[in-house]
Amino acid sequence: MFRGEMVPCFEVAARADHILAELNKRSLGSIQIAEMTDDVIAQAVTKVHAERYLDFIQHAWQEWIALDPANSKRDALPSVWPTRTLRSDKLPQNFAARMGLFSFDTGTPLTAGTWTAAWYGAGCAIRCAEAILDGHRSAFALTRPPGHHAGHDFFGGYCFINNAAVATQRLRDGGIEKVAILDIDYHHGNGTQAIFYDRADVFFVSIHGDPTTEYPFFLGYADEKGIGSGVGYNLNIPLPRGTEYPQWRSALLRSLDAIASFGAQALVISLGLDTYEADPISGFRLRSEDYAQVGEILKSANLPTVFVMEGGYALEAIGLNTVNLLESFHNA
Ligand code: Q9C
Ligand code: ZN
Repeated sequence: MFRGEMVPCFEVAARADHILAELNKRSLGSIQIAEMTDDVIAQAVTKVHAERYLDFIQHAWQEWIALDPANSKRDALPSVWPTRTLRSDKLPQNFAARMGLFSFDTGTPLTAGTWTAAWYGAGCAIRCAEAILDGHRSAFALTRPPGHHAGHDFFGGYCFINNAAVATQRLRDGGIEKVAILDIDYHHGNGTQAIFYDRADVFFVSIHGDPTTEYPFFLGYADEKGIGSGVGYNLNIPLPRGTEYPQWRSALLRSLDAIASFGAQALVISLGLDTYEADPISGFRLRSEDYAQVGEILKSANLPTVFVMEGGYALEAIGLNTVNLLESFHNA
């Protein structure tokens, strides 16, 4: 839903196809289908997301088409929200009301395959965390839908299950005491920040478009430092729309300094490629060749690293940009 009309989604399955095609062209490690059991996925995902939220999105499509068989041809979207002064503790019976309770925008349609994709996408991220626990130095979760806007009990920004948060929690449960998340998607990772905001064991760092003008607007400011024991373990580096690579690179170096000072033992990268100059919905100006340098810089952190796919909507370049970064990381 955009400007009052239904428009095609930017977040489409072809994104993953393009990245996979480019990975197959260039050789950097083995490509596997993450075959994870529902039990293993549930064990990790329920540590990050609320049961009533997962129950809702798991069954939402069935509920939606039960309301009206003609709904099978249209996406489900929220239309009413419990904003300030309204209650979020009650679980309404009405389907639209529950859509609103568990979401924060109208840009995130829930459709027939949403749950399956989100659930096994999370499984892919979990598999990558387990590869690190098994001693691998890096792994890339080629997942969609993305995850970093999804919070403990809400979807939005094309995200339903927070794959980076789930991978991070899996690393923690596997015995890695200090995990840093570096979110380089163009948009602030509001869901990931919120999930770990009161924790000192996970340091969340994000470089993103200034929320004063950029989505998701209501989080991502530099003064957000954490709460309770989490104070000092959240770092936001908002940059103005139009930012070019040299300024973005300085923010990246600053992020890695902070991650080193934190004493991270593993790194989870929320890998959005919507910082690209030709991205249709974003405003930074990184070029395809810049991503190769980004990969090298990330490698210099010298940490076991899980890459989790987030945004990036320039279909013609997403494969090239993603694999430029991963290949230079791999070869550095
Ligand atoms: N005219 C991620 O990159 N606003 N989500 C789009 C389009 C929502 C982005 C406006 C952007 C969500 C994971
Ligand atoms: Zn994004």
